[in-house]
Amino acid sequence: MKIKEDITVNGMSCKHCVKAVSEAVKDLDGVKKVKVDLEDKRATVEYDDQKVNLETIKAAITEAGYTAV
Ligand SMILES: [Cu+2]
Repeated sequence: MKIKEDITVNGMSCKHCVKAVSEAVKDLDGVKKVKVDLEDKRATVEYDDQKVNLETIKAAITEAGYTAV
């Protein structure tokens, strides 16, 4: 099933951070779409829950150096 989820991401300060988060999430198998908003500290992710889950997505954000809430 396709899921759309908003994840709060702390620690982003510029457009490079936005890019880093976007790419970390986009690289995951099963992620369809990711939109990162710097002002709102939010990543909106569309993914297939058969292939990837929220924990994995959050872990990828953490690995990129940011805090996923
Ligand atoms: Cu930055």
